[in-house]
Amino acid sequence: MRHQSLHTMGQQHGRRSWAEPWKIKMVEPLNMTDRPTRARALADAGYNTFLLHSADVYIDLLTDSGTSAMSDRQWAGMLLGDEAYAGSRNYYHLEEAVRRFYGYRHLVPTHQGRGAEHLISRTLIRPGDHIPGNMYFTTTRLHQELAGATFHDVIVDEAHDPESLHPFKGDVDLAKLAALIDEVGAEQIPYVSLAGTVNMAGGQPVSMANVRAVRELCDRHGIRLLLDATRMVENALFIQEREEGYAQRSIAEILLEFCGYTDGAWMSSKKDHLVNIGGWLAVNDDSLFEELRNLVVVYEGLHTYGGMAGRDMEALAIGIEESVSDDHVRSRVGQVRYLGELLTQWQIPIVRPVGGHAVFLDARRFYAHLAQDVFPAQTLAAELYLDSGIRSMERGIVSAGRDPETGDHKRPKLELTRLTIPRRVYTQAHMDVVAESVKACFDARDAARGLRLVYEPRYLRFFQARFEPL
Ligand code: PM9
Repeated sequence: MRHQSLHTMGQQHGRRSWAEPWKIKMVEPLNMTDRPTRARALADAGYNTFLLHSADVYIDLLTDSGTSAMSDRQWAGMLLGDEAYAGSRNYYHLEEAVRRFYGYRHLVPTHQGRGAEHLISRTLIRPGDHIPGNMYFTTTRLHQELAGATFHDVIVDEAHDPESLHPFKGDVDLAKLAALIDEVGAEQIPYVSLAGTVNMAGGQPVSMANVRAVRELCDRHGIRLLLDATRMVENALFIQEREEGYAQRSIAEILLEFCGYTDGAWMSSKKDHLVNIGGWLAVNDDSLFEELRNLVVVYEGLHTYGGMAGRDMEALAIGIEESVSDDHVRSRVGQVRYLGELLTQWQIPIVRPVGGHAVFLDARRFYAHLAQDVFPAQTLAAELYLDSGIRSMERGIVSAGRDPETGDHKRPKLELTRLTIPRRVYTQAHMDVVAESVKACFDARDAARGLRLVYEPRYLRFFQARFEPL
């Protein structure tokens, strides 16, 4: 199957081009800075874009997490917050929305995704267990490891190749999964950890055929299949566009079918659901739910708020409904693809096909003269900020962390700098400015020298590590 261009995608849906299905009614001014100010801010931040003050940032593409713009309906919902400690009416709206659009029977609210990851890992994992997944995600894997498991990457090989045009680079390699089950035994695998659109692979989707096949394999061995549903609506769009038999199915229908093959899901609502905070865990199993509902009161809050205010749950329930609109998802992914196509036209190395939430610059090819140990992707994030005030994020050797056994860096094949697009926030003109700045850095690439790591925290080092220029 071929990656469709923006143009053919528009034709497929009977339009020349996509446009946002909303208009702007409130704006937030941006700060423009000069290069000497940015050079100072970057040095103060230890060349880590997570340590910059957002007041010093012009276009903020650090993440799409909690950075989306809420709709007028969601803001109206904020005024309907029922701030009761227990049994808030907003919780029941949320429960109804999750059941209706994701299909799971039981809901456990959490403050954000990693709260849900913590609860599920703590509940199901025993020391010495093994968790197979379609590529690691930083917080997900850490919670699995903290609970005593070893994570195993069972994604298809194409996911590790930024130039492969495989339409479903998020798919599980069934042979790798079957080999792991043979090796460690099904009783040592509490669940398969499947993510819909794989963040670290470049926002790459999983096909419906693959989730169906993984389900069958899990059933043969009595293993649970759990979904990281964080960016599942984007995954649903790729299925609609690329998988035979789904072109006429709505995002909502595809989402429901996909989730139907899984036993439960955890969710960072700060992504797909168009809210600034929130998350949940949802399962079908009654006794597992009992345990989770008990544990949530220890770590997050009562089982009818889980760390969220009533108003947050109302905005979230409305956001879920808005997030499955076909026009919304098409324009969201269309904007990401617009930026990706501009960069491709200018021969700038990126992960292809362009994923759902971000354009990932391939720092290995961008800075072909830099070894991975001098942090090319971190360097590129720093150079981009210096050039224009655009903030991006490293997704390479720094994010991968260290091997818990040997203490050495993990060296992922993918060494990427992520330009992550918040939902409903920036315009096409902003994307043009971003592309121009990337091009300026690309033209000046030979001058880049790399960075040295001077401070490293114990967990999730990419958030707080500090560097110095070489
Ligand atoms: N993802 C992101 O920017 C925010 C934190 S890491 C920089 O991509 C997946 C697939 C995620 C994710 C967060 C979480 C955790 C789980 N799964 O951030 O705790 O992309 O709500 O969710 C981030 P929370």
